[in-house]
Formats: sequence, C-alpha cells, structure tokens
Amino acid sequence: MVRCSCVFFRKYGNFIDNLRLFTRGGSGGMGYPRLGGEGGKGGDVWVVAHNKMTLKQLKDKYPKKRFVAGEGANSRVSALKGSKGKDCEIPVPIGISVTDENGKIIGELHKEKDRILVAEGGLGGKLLTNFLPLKGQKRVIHLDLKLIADIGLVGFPNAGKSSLLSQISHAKPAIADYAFTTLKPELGKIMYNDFKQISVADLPGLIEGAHMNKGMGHKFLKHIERTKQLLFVVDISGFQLSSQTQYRTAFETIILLTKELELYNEEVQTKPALLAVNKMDLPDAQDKFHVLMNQLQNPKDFLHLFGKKMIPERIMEFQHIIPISAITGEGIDELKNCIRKSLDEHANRENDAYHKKQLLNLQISNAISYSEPPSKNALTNSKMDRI
Ligand SMILES: Nc1nc2c(ncn2[C@@H]2O[C@H](COP(=O)(O)OP(=O)(O)OP(=O)(O)O)[C@@H](O)[C@H]2O)c(=O)[nH]1
Ligand SMILES: [Mg+2]
Repeated sequence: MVRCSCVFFRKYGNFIDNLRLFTRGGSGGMGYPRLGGEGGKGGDVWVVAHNKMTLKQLKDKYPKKRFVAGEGANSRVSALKGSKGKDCEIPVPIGISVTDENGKIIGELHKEKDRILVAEGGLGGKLLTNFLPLKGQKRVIHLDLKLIADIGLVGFPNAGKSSLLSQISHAKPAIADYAFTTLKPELGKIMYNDFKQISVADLPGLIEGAHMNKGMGHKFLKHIERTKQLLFVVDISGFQLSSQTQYRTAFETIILLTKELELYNEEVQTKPALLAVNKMDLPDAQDKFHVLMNQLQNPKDFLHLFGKKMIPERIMEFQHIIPISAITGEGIDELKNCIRKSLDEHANRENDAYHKKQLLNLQISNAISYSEPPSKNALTNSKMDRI
C-alpha cells in the first residue's frame, strides 16, 4: 500500500484553518576519520509566523507539504569542520498552534516572527559516532489556526453580525437575508479617533445543537478561544431557521448561545461579554426590547420555558447591553464606545493584577534575602568597603 504523504485540511471556500505537514531535519555531514574532522550538523526545520501569510497560500506554494532542511557538509581536508546544513523555514500565519501526530502541543505562534523548532538536523559524523553522520529528526506536524482578535462576534445566523462588522469597520463581508451567509471567519478593525484599533472577528452563525455538529458554526468556535471578549449579536425579533424548526425569541437565542458555548468549552463562557440587540429599526422592536430587558434582569423566572438540557449552568452576565440597528446606524457609536471601555477596563485590571503579582514576588524575595545569612560575596563586598 502506498502511504499518501498528502495533507488533510478542512476547507471552507478558500479558507483553510488546519493543515498537516511532513518535516525532516537535514542529515549531518560525514566526519573525516583520518584527520579527526567533524561533519556539519544538518539544518533544522522551523515554523515562523508572518503577518500576511495564510494557510491557503502555504498549501498553494508547497503542494507536496514536505519540508526538509539541508544536509550538513562533509568534513574535508580544506574544511575539517563541515558547515551546517541550510535551515528550512515554513511561513505560517499568526495564531497557529503546532501539534505533533499525537495531538501534543509543540508550541504556539502569537506574533510576527515568533518561531518554533519542529525538526532538528542530525549531528555530523565525529569521533563519538565513529565519524558517521546522524539522520535528521522526522516529524509530521499539524498546524491549527485560531484567529487572534480582541472581540469575537457570537450569534445565530441572520442576526446581523456581518452587517454590524461592515458598519464598525472597513471590512466588506457578505451580507444576505438567509442563514449561513458567512462561511468563513473574517476580521475587521474598528478605528478610534485617537488611532487606537480594535480587531473584531465575524464568525459563521451558531445554531442550537452546534456542539453536536449541527450547522457549521461549531467548527469555528475555536476561533473565539483567543479573543479577549465576546460580542453577542441577537435579532430583536428572534430566529427561525425554517418552517420545520422552532421559533426562538431574542431571549431564547441568548440562552441557547450561552449553552452552546458552555458545551464547547466552559472557559470561553467566562470571557467578558457584551450584548448588541440588533434590528431595532423594525416595527415593535422597542416593546420587544423592554420584554427582553425584563427577561435578562430576572432570567431565573423564565428558565422554566426551556428543556432541562438547554439551561446553561451559568447565565451570561453582559458588561453592556446596547440596542442597535446595523442598517440605520442607530446605537453604533455607543456600541463602539462600550467595546472600547470594556477592553480598556479589562486591560487595566490585567495590569493591576500583574503589578500586584510583581510586588508580591518582590516582597517574597526580600523576605527570603532577610532571613538568609549574608553570602560570601556580600562579606567580600563589605570588606572591600572598609578597604
Ligand atoms: N431591518 C434590519 N435588517 C438588518 C439589520 N442588520 C442586518 N439586517 C439584515 O439581516 C440579514 C442578515 O444580515 P447578516 O449581516 O448577513 O447576518 P449574519 O448574522 O452575518 O448572518 P450569518 O452570516 O448567516 O450568520 C440581511 O438581510 C441584513 O440586511 C438591521 O439592523 N435592521
Ligand atoms: Mg454573516
């Protein structure tokens, strides 16, 4: 049987968020037994993050998905120490997790030029190896992309997530009056007057049962793992996928989204969240908004409307609830301000926590040095002071 070294990838249109590659470090060079010469080490294979790279480009550029570093040079009379083989660099987008065949994480690339060694070159031949070179490390690796954004949009299909993204940023996502218009994650940037930028990830809509592979949004839930905060977008008139499925009110969609997040990964559900209640330009929207606010203020009074399995362990607490219309622009400025405020507050809290930790470490290390007898070095210094 011929084993295929081709690559598995999931494909959504032109978007690929996972790729399997073969990598091998270069072999070492031959040693020179007669003169005790040492062969060069084989080159290493690195995964390196690049700003503009995508997995699709990587796949198109290297269709064989094999990355082998150069061999170390043999030891020669003119160069007894052979030179090292050429390293091989695999350019990948920022936000990649690299795992081995067993799913063990080798490393993560969070910013431009971050690099991870994935396959080491073999040693050159030397006395220890009887002057024979060693082969490079062979490794199959998986690249898994998780977008890095400040805010992740979470909502049922058709709620107006992409419409909202196009209102608050220069992004031009597809918008249409049917479920699952957005097929792949899209990033946009909110620009503020003081040049601060906040990145927003628009994701395909989620439906109930998403964690059991219903719809397609669950495939993208991993992309909110690294966003700092969540922005729930709900349609004030609720949601109905088709005439065969149950109609859900705005409140129900919030509860069901919360449950889906919880079933996916409880940690995601603990992220700070904001709620944008969209389509406030529609008739009766104001009345429905009052009803929704009452439900959100007293959620326990309304949970009996749900089947037991649909009730989340923890009800989402929103930092801000903002009624908006992504069509007329109503509430958009306020939403932008709330997003900014919420992220700034979060950053301040993280900063405070960091400083407190630093202070604590300092106090601990001071306490340790007070309780320790003075070191030899300290004695020498004090002696020197006297001299
Ligand atoms: N009346 C009104 N319609 C809106 C508003 N926002 C979005 N829509 C409409 O709602 C429909 C769905 O909008 P999208 O932005 O594509 O919704 P989505 O949440 O991105 O949908 P998916 O990509 O399928 O998950 C489109 O026909 C929009 O024009 C709004 O504030 N008011
Ligand atoms: Mg969309």
